[in-house]
Amino acid sequence: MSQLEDNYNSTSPRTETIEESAERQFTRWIILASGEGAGRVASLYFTKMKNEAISNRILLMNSNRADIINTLIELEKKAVSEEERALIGQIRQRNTLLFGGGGAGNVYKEGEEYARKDFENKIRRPIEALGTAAGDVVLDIAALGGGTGNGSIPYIIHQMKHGTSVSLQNHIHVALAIFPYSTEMPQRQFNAICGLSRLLKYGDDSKQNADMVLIVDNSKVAENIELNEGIEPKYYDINRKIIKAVDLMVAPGRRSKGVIDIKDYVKFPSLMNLYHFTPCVSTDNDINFIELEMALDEAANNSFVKMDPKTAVIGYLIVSVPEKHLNKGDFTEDRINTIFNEWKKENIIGKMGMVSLTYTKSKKDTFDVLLLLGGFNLKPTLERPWQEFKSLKKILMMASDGGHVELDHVKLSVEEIERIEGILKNYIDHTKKVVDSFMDEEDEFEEDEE
Ligand SMILES: Nc1nc2c(ncn2[C@@H]2O[C@H](COP(=O)(O)OP(=O)(O)OP(=O)(O)O)[C@@H](O)[C@H]2O)c(=O)[nH]1
Ligand SMILES: [Mg+2]
Repeated sequence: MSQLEDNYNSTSPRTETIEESAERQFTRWIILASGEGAGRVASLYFTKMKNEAISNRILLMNSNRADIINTLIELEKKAVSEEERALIGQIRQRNTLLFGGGGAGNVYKEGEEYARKDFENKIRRPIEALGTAAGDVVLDIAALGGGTGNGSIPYIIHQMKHGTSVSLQNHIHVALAIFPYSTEMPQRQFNAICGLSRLLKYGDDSKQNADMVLIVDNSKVAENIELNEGIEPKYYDINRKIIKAVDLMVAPGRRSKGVIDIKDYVKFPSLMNLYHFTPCVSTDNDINFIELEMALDEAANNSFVKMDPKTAVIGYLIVSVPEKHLNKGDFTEDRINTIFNEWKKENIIGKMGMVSLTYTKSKKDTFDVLLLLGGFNLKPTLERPWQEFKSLKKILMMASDGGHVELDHVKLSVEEIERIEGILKNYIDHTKKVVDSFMDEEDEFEEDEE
């Protein structure tokens, strides 16, 4: 009998209500962050957002000890309370992991080799020690410009899913992939292409790797900040946007009126072989003045990557309101569904979507919206890194004479690069085909209407 049924059938005087039980049995999350950029995002999240769905299940991994320490010192300087400082101290003592040796110097292959060599003896147990159980959701974070995070995270996801450790299996992996600024050096753009491909599919048989890949482009988020807030954005400002999106995404599992949760989000996209998403966020909307449609428009304008929202095949919506506004006005599950369905018809190509309504204890009269758009055409998103990938590949081909090049301590073979490229290219082509077929459908529909 499940815990829920158990409580339901129990005749003891103080029976836990189904709601209480559901509240207690929220989806548990784990954050695995590898590399410096990922470590900054994860530690900021941990100190700023108290989240019982995550509790202290967070691990900062790096191949360079100084990077981890510097990240935490940096964060400590910005801490605003004793509580935050205590949390940072806790991460330093209990939630960091050193593997490999001395950084991967922007060579993803090196980060991957570090993880491969150290998985069994250094990485596996600390992840197990976070207390994971089947069905938990893992947020795997990597900044794809570098070598350590980019190299290790796709390998770690694959190894958790298909390795021998039973307690690491059967999780849902949501990968958070941070793309370099468009002005960053070619090698970082090259890495990003390889990283995205390896997050999507990995291993000899190129199986689906992460269950959902959330793409965030530093340049695009910076642009949103400049437009909306008029400041010159630093990593810290970008990371604040990222953690807000993450927090909204984690929320439904703990406080939600519907039962729709991230677990429901991953099924269909995987079935369609279309599981890349980007967060689109609109926050602090005054309940008395801003309608949900307007917030949705703003969110779509604030997508975290360069993309055309029109081409999105899937749209998931999470709306967060203060508890006192729950089930009032537009903030009922039914109303939000209706509004969102209308909005989708006008704004995105796909009809597929789901809605979660969640609440906070906030005293303000504002609501937040996280729109996860998925399956969209990746061409505008990947334009710049793809170009750099191509030219670096050409150089690699020449330097290696079709075999391999030696970079620092690792070999990078042309064969591997071509395989990685082929996988991503197929995925992009498939995306384009699906988007086009939806577009055609829409044309037919319009002709019928005339
Ligand atoms: N959004 C965001 N991006 C970051 C941050 N720090 C670094 N980056 C980006 O991350 C990329 C570099 O990756 P890092 O995470 O520093 O690299 P690493 O995984 O530590 O790997 P190596 O240092 O090469 O061993 C660049 O594209 C940066 O723009 C951060 O705090 N936030
Ligand atoms: Mg580093």
